[in-house]
Amino acid sequence: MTHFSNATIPLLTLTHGNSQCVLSLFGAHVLSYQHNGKEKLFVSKKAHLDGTRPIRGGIPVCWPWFGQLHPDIAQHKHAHGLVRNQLWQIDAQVKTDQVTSITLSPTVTSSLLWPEGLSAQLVVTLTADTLSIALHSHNNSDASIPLSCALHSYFAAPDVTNIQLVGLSGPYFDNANNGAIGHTPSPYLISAEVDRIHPTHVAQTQIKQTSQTMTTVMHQGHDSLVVWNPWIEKSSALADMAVTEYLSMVCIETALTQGFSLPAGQSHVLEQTIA
Ligand code: TA6
Repeated sequence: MTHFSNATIPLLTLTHGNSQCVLSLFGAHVLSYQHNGKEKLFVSKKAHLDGTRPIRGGIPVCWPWFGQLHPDIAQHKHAHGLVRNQLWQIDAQVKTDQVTSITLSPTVTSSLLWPEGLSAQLVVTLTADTLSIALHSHNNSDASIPLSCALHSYFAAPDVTNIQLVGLSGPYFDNANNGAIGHTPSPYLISAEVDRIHPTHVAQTQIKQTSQTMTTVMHQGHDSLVVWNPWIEKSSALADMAVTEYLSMVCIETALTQGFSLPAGQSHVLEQTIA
């Protein structure tokens, strides 16, 4: 946790039994989740922790659009929505024998960049053995509103070339290749740039090293999972990522990317649980 010591954004630490997480109010961004002292998440040593830019690593919240899924993205170039680079406020905190949780909401949700009427809340919950992040969206308007979003988690991997992702199969959209259709490899290894949208409802994925499960990632309310590693060329173009750090991370993102619209008056919950 030492590399958060230079942070000027407000950070909170939550603990519950053997679980501990560090959360930034800037972006409602989880920076660290440790279970029994073992870190599950990756944050770049070069991440900006001063509120001037979104944070490279941890769990960015992408909302109300994911990535480039905005009809006007070429004009405004504002990837991954409106909430990862603003301060969130604390709405509630709960501590029981079973859970420690905090509920946050973004201070600004209306923007000229998206139809008016959506609101969001993030509930971060620690149990003795898990961290859950639930992104609640509500449509307060009287018309349906398009919504895409993601919990863009960066997982720590001691050596990404030595892990296997388990739980994914079937075709994917290859964003590293102009959205061409690819087929999920088996075994699912990472040895080059990967930027894939898997249109799947699968509820559980795992990161394994040899046959041992390092991290289990559970998904709810999604229509897709995104797997990302920028590899050498793309990561060296990122000012907030150090040269060899692509070897220490993989993103597995719980996402809504397949053309969902939230009906008037309705709510949606996108949730990721990490164990
Ligand atoms: O989720 C994958 C992705 O959309 C990639 O295309 C890649 O650009 C990544 O997210 C990081 O985006 P960022 O805007 O945080 O640099």
